[in-house]
Amino acid sequence: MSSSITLSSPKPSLTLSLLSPNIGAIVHGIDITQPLAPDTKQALETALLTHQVLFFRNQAVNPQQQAAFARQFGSLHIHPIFPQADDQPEIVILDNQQTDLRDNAIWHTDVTFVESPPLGSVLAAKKVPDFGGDTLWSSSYAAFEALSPSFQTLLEGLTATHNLIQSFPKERFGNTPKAFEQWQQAQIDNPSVIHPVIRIHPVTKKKLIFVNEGFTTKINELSDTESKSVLAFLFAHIAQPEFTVRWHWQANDIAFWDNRATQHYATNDYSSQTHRVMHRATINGDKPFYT
Ligand SMILES: O=C(O)CCC(=O)C(=O)O
Ligand SMILES: [Fe+2]
Repeated sequence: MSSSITLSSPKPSLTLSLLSPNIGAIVHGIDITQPLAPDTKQALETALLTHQVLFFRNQAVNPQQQAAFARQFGSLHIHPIFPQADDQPEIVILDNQQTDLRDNAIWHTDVTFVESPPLGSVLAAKKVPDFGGDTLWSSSYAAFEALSPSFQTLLEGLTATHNLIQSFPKERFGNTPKAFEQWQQAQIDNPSVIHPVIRIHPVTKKKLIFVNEGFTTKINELSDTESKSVLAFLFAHIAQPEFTVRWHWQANDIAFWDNRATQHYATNDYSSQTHRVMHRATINGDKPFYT
């Protein structure tokens, strides 16, 4: 069951259906192929900060329209490895018959392997299975708030290393001469980076867990064995159903998430004969901070 609320500032412009107490809402009544009116854009920003992932139905966007929508929230990132749309390098193509996508079936926050990871991502479903291939998002705020105060205190002020290779291993992304060259260049261009383990969101000012299984390799201030155990705990903790929402895709659905405050997991439960194609625009963000 979902409840509807209308955000009104200065006039009602968005109707939302909430999907869970912690995360997720469907946005009704807007056409994202058109430029957003200022009050609609502001209401969307507020809804994104509040609900962390927003869903829109029946939005048949082409790559240019998708990029134009996303650009209203910031400049766009160009991915170092994933294939790109023709004439629109900011749109990543996630096609299971073109790319081995099993590394998205892991809880991750997009592109935390750079100094300033993305603010958000806009994902458009182009071709989806009749069943299977759902995507889940988890609230990194809810996961932080559920930790005991003593454990929160232990984690606050720690830092972690993030690296691209963890989710783009050579055996899957460097296995032809051309792919190897691109993979090597990506590695050179993206040396390991360090982020706080607990991050303060730059807009909401709330604390959240900012380590993810996709890219985080080590908590720097702990021993190897301590780091391994604490990360394993946090990766399992963030995946608890209470912090998550699960979306069953229809073609032309859009998901727009706050990439600072969420992790997501693309369920890999469909066969390789099933064709699933998603397009992603990734909005640049700022450098994570704790103090
Ligand atoms: O394919 C999906 O549903 C999500 C893939 C993913 O991790 C992403 O687009 O960032
Ligand atoms: Fe992702």
